[in-house]
Parts: sequence; C-alpha cells; structure tokens
Amino acid sequence: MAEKFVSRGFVGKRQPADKAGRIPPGQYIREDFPVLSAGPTPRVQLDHWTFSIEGLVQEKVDWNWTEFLKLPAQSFIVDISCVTKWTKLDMNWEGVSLDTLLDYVKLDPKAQFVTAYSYEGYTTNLSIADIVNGQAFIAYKYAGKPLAPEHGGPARLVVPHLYFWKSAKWVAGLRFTEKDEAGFWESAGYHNRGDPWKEERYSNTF
Ligand SMILES: Nc1nc2c(c(=O)[nH]1)N[C@H]1C(S)=C(S)[C@@H](COP(=O)(O)O)O[C@H]1N2
Ligand SMILES: [Mo]
Repeated sequence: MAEKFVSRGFVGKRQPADKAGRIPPGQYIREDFPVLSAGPTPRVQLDHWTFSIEGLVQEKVDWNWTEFLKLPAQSFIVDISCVTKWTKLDMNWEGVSLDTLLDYVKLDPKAQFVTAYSYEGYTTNLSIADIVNGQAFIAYKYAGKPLAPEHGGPARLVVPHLYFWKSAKWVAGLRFTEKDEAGFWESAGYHNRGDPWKEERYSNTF
C-alpha cells in the first residue's frame, strides 16, 4: 500500500501512474483519432478488394474479401505512436495476424524485407523480423466497427511497435524482397525503421 502511494506521488498529476511508462519519449497522449493521409481517401469496393502476398514467395497467394473474413481473426489492444508526436493508448483493433497469413506461403530463403503496398500507391518497407511473432496484423475493424475509409478501410496494416506511418492504410498486399526498398515516407527522409522508443523519426542522411 505504502509503495503504491509513493510511486503515485513521483509520477505526478499529468499522467495516471499506469499510463506513464507507456508513452515513448517526445510523445503526448491523445484521446481522439486524427486522420493523416498523404492524398485523398481511395474508395475501395469490397467486391473488388483483394489482399496478396507476393514477391519472393514460392507461390503468390490472394484472398478476396469473403475469403479474408473467413481467416481466423483476433482482437489486438495496442498503443500507437505517430511521428507527429501523438500516442493513443489501448486502441482496439480486429483483424488477422500476419503470422496467420504467412502460414499460407513459403518464403524464398532470399527474402529479407517486405514492402506493404496500398491501393492508392502508398508503400512502406519493413524487415521480416518486424512483422512476425504477433507484431503486425491486417485490421478491418476498429473499436468494434468496420474500419472507416479515412483510417484505411476496408483494411490496413497495423505495426504497433513502430511509428504509425509503417501502418499502411488501404493495404493491397505484401511484397517480399531480398533488398530493403525505401517506401513513400522512408524515401522522403523518415527513418528506415521508426522505433518510437528510440525516437527513430527521421533518417540521418537528411
Ligand atoms: N496508404 C496510406 N497509408 C498510410 C498513410 C497514407 O498516406 N497512405 N499515412 C501514414 C501515416 S504518416 C500515418 S501517421 C498513419 C495515419 O493513420 P490514421 O489516418 O488512421 O490516423 O497512416 C499511415 N498509413
Ligand atoms: Mo504520420
């Protein structure tokens, strides 16, 4: 009891004690859910929607919307940090883990990286190590409702442990590559990896 009282005193009034340790350096908590898009929101019709895994895989795999909804889904409650300095705690998503999706392909041993690509042309690059073991998922619901178009619906990639620009909205697929290929923001000077806990915001080369 005494211990709890002391630690609450140390944390102060600005953040509740249980939340304080969850805010990466330079970030502040935001309760709303801002929209950040490089261009207009594409309207992707569900009967034209597909999600593909291609590139350095033995056989390409595609799911249409009906097939995708039949895949085992999970709920993910995660904290998200945007490079523009907001952090939103306990965001509640539903979708399919990349681990589940990757069970459907056999990766070429040369595959090291992956580019997530979107319907309107957005891309972002990730290492395979950053998308496996429960670290990334394709979300189609947020807060119990179908994912809103401005937030990436029908479906988006979510990689909660990296800055939010890695979470490609309107995602159309993953392409496995041998070499790391900078995506949209990465080629514009954002950090190649984007770990919020290390404040990997911008690349040193700029
Ligand atoms: N396809 C696509 N995905 C995208 C973006 C984009 O412009 N196009 N913006 C990225 C950036 S910079 C951020 S911060 C988040 C914002 O997601 P939100 O609009 O749901 O908050 O989406 C990321 N994914
Ligand atoms: Mo962003």
